[in-house]
Amino acid sequence: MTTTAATRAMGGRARVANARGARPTRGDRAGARGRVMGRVRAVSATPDVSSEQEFNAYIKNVNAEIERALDASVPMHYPERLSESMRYSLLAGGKRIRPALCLAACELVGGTMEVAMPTACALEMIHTMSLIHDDLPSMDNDDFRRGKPTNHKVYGEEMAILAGDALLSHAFEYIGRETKGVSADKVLRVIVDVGKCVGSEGLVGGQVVDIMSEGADEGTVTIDTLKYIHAHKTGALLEVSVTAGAILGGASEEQIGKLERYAQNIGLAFQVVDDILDCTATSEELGKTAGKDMAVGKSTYPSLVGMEESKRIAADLISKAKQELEGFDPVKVKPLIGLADYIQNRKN
Ligand code: GRG
Repeated sequence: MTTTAATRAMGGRARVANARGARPTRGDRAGARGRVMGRVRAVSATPDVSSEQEFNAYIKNVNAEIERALDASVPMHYPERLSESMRYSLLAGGKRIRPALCLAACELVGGTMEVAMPTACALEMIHTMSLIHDDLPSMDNDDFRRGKPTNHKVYGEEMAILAGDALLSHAFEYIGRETKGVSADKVLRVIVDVGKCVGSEGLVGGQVVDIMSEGADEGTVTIDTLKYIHAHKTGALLEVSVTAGAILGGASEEQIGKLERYAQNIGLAFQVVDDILDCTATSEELGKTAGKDMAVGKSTYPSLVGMEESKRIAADLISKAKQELEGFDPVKVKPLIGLADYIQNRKN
């Protein structure tokens, strides 16, 4: 999808770029609706629907592009069993929130989806590998993920560990090799930022504190510990999804700062909602085992502050996130507003 296709789906001006990114010809404009043009799928404008419907149309189209790009990002090769295992989890569905945030942030500041797509795919590879490893018997020991048997249940533990490792390294290779049309220093900055958000100061650090807190004596896991876990284990990758997209799109430092704060708020809200859903949704709705937090004695927002307060906190965080978007282009900012609302109201 091109930049214009996305903004059109959100009710922006109906302008169509051709597949080379040049000014649209009359033929392009006439034939663009719902047709695949080479690698670019065009969508028709939906200016006459309510904003929630507009967002749904937008996200449906963006997700279709993400699925297509993900499918191409991990081709089958020898040893096929490893490729199969990587693709099994990567293409198992999922909400694709991280890539969607990355693409929306890039477009918001004037970049194109094409520029951010390799990074968007890489972020989903990293997210997927973290899920594969999280589900392992030595970690959360889960049988279901994204509505399917977990990777190690299908391919065995050794292959699941290695598929995760391969997805992780492929992610960095993919950003470096496939990002086109943007300066090398921006690509390098993105690679460094993603590395930091994934390692001991990010996702892995958060997971470690989470494991150390499990089954801890009552009162020892405070709300600050929980904030640390959430900000690192979940928030860091969501944050870099937004900031990486913004960097690739050519954002100013001030814009990156605002988007970073937007992302920190939605990141924490995402996990507060996750804690809530673990208590309120069914395993079928979640596509993974529900009620797991309570079963293993995990401290969560509902267990520490109660359900109603947790909902209030999530709403407050989403509202703060949206405040950071003030001053951006009112049309191009709609996807990030919609994604914030989606994170608050999601059912899985
Ligand atoms: C990253 C090197 C490296 C190792 C992994 C196991 C581990 C270390 C970290 C665990 C990270 C983890 C599982 C965090 C939870 C994040 C979270 C809320 C996942 C659910 O995300 P959704 O709802 O899932 O976006 P879908 O399936 O929709 O993509």
